[in-house]
Amino acid sequence: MIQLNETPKAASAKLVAWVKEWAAICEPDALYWCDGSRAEYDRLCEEQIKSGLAIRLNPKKRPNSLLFRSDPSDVARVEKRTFIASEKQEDAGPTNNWIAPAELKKTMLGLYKGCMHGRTLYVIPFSMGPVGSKIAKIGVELTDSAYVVINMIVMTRVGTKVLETLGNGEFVPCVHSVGKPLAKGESDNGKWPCAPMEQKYIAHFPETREIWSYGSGYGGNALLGKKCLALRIATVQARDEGWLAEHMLILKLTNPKGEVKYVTGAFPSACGKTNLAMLIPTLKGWKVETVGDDISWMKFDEEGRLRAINPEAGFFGVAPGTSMKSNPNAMLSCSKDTIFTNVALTDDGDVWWEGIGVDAPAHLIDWKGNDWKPGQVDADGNPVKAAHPNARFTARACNCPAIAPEWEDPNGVPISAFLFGGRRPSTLPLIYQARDWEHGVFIGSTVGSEVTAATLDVKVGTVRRDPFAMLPFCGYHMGDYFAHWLKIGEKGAAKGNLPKIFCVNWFRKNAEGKFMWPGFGDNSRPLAWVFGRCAGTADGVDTAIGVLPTPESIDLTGIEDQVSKEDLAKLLSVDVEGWKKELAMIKEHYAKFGSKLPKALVKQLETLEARLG
Ligand code: O2Y
Ligand code: MN
Repeated sequence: MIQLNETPKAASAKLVAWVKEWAAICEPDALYWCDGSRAEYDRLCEEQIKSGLAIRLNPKKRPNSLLFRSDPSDVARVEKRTFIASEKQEDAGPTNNWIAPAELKKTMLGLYKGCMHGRTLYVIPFSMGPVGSKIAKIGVELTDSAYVVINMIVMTRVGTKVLETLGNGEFVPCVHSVGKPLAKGESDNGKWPCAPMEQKYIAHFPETREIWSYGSGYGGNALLGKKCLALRIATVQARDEGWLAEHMLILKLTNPKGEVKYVTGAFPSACGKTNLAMLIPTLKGWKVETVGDDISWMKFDEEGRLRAINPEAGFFGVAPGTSMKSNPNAMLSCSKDTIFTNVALTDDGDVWWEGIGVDAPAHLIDWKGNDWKPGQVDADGNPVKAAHPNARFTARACNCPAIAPEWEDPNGVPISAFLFGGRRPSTLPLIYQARDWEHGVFIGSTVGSEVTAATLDVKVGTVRRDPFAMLPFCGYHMGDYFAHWLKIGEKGAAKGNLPKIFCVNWFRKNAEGKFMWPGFGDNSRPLAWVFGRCAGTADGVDTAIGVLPTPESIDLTGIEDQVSKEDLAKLLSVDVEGWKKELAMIKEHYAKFGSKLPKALVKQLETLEARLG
């Protein structure tokens, strides 16, 4: 093995020994310590282009941007190959895949042995959160993928400063390999390297805070700072250290008087979380700015306020459906300095995807690298998509026009409200407020989206529960996670500065199946009510399900022709029969957690039942 650069002086003996140990297992041809510099990023991009794995986009259209096409078998996070390998199975709980850690390590070490032949082992020291922030955590990822390195440079803070801050301290060790060793003289030949599905493992060892990933080069499986560290491992750290690691956007809301409140929000996938984080208000005089679009780490300050940081430095956003109408700020964020994966390529060297807001040109190269024209169908007559539905842009947060100036404040921003929401065409109102923290935890624990297309295991119309939008991301038993939320409430109650909790539903439909609420920028209207409730200036009425806005307290100025008074009344009413059915579904959902379901949540369920009559 050749070492391509010097071991950084700031690297601790423990870190150097750990890198050596893994180099001996993986047997790479070369070893390289990443410094996170611009020169390094540019050099790695050039190497990827030369090797045929990346295409440079037209700099006049998309400056400093690349396009990658992954293997068609490696296009998304794979939950069935994601494991929480705690010592005891019951600690992983009923919602996680479990394998005994010793057994999993034995299997994976067998795969890791010699897995980096013909490749370079990159050492990536990274900080989740501003370097040196008391809320931030440091990880070190070992990977044989230069694609991972450049994505980590955008999504996290990488470099020597991280090692200097780390000193001899603790870091989360993250090991990653694409699982495709090369024979002597062999190259990838422009083909995305990965291993077959049954050899893919995204493994978390919560007791030892380790992450081992093998066989996939894509997104959440491979960029180990994101879902693996910032959620699955961080939830375990947060439980043990008394803070919150959540799958939540963070936004800054400014009212026409210039007063500011910060709000976080948890939504299952496909609910427009990134769109909400970057929303442009239609309500005059209001401003929304982005602190984060996916993950929030929150710790109590001296005044008992939860302060949040965004542990990430970029957005790994879904491209299809993103347009100047749905999310202009996301479009502008990826207008330069962006890594695109699995979008279509235009003849003039730009990108295109379904839902980009402009018609497809007469010819494209699709995400598989094939010629594509509008209206193309496959052998079975089904339309062929030009971009993969999970195609992504990796964009720098600093390029987002709506980024809040304080988004990198190491102390975090003080949170006034939590939002929980899902896609619920019926029953759930546009917005309501929890009566108190315990009620809010009950709401968070029952979050879900209605299933709109039948899958093998779930039928249309049922609600797929995704408590706190954390189902695939909680590193321990979900029942214990609910208990942790209740404990945080007890801790925060003493100083009386706990955030207020709200449930939102932008997706209510009428009898004709049409959306009753316009959504997008008009979601600033319910947000203004949240602001008012936190400021003590907005009216609400206590109902069986929680505190609902009075119709007058939702400002409809300018959209009276889109939302009638009758529709608003319906959006803000309690559908008692619907809620009785909901109760039965929640009972079924809660049954999964057995004796780990906190008594306080059983009591919440009983209270709701009694209130509904
Ligand atoms: O498919 C992937 O690997 C990406 S998943 C993802 C990416 C950005 C933000 N959120 C998610 C998610 O699955 O929640
Ligand atoms: Mn997410």
